[in-house]
Amino acid sequence: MPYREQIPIDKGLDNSLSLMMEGYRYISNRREKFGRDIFETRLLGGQKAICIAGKDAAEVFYDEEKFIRQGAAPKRVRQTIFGEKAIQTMDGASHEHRKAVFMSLMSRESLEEVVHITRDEYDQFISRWEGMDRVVLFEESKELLTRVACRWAGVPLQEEEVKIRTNQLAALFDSAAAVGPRHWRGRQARNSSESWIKGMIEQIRAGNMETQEGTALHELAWYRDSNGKLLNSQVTAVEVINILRPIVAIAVYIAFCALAIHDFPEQAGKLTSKDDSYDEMFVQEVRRYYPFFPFAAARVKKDFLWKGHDFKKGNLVLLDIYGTNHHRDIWERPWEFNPKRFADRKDDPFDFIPQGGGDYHKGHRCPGEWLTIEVMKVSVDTFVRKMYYDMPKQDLNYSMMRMPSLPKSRVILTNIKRKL
Ligand code: HEM
Ligand code: MYR
Repeated sequence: MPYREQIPIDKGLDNSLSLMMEGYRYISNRREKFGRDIFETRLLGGQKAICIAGKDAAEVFYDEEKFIRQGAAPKRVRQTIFGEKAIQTMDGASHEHRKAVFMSLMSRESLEEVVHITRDEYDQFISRWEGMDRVVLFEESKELLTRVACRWAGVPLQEEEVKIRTNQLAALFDSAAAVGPRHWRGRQARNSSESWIKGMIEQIRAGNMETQEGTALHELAWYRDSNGKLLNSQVTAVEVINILRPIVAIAVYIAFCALAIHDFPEQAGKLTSKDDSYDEMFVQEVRRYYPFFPFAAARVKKDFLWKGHDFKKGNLVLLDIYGTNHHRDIWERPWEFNPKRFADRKDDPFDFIPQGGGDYHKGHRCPGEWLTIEVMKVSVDTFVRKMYYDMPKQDLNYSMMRMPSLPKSRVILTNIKRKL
């Protein structure tokens, strides 16, 4: 008989309220209490869910023989951040086929292009910021990134619509975990942004709009699935938005980069050298240290036994992303902000997972991870080498309940001046 045991249970008919109250720490708090990296709970309308954390957990979670995504993302997530029939909800060969388009957009040249565009936008924004008394960095970054996203993806953006598109794309990732008006704004933004891009796809296919080969808009508009069929215009819009929205979401990391520079002057001091090898370590530590994506969700594909627990077909499983990035078995002094920990780390697909783990092509790991790192590096370089600024007294605390978390003040900068 294989070894089996009862895993700890977080008692209660529906623990969604605790999840809301404890936020990013909900899973870690239970793991600490039970002394285990696995426990059972009930969430999202009383559904049974198994929460797991750590490197072994990530390894099993990203085994496509054991888990699928169909039916894993709750409706509130599909109707805000992901979209219906999005790549996040697909499995097997059709997922892999569609994922190849996303990965094809991340070539070295495309990444150099996004770096070039981001530098150019910062250059223009610094001129604008020099004339402002007070800059709210998170708000400005969202707009800057909407411009970057549309330029890079080949999506035309009229000057008059920049603000509205910025707010729509941001509402998509701000609303998934929210309740009340913040959530409903996300659902509205989903409808409006899909009809915006859907119209564009129809124009492209009717031959009324030119696109540039190699851009996300072009490649997705003409993508054919494994049966040789174009995606319908709605689903195409969902996938174009799956490029635009997360680029705007990098604004959260930009706010945390500025916060880290402020809160950890000793570590940030090392950024001033001409050599930029430390920049990447700094950015990696920002992605590890601060809360962003809380957990990933999947369903068991077929019964299997893991660490003495019977995983049954259909069970909902949550991988603790935040907790794995602070796991004691992986990270020495996980609660310290220390970019140097990345100095001689061997890459491992399962132990550092702010944007998911496993394989980019076969699995659901974030295709935008390299792009995110590049945009963050340009941001850090801009803050330390391209501009002077002050940070007046403000509330920089960030909540562990709000998803995504953000410094309360949204990071206020004053006295901005270009460094010549
Ligand atoms: C998937 C995080 C930026 C496009 C994911 C996943 C996470 C994640 C956790 C899911 C992993 C899983 O389900 O196992 C983030 C964070 C970002 C970011 C924190 C920072 C802003 C980006 C960017 C892009 C992007 C810049 C595109 C340009 C996607 C897509 C998927 C995905 C299309 C779905 C992949 C699939 O299902 O195969 N991301 N991401 N993300 N991300 Fe990102
Ligand atoms: C993106 O894909 O837009 C980038 C990352 C956004 C992170 C938003 C964090 C809160 C959403 C929680 C969703 C839980 C999914 C199971």
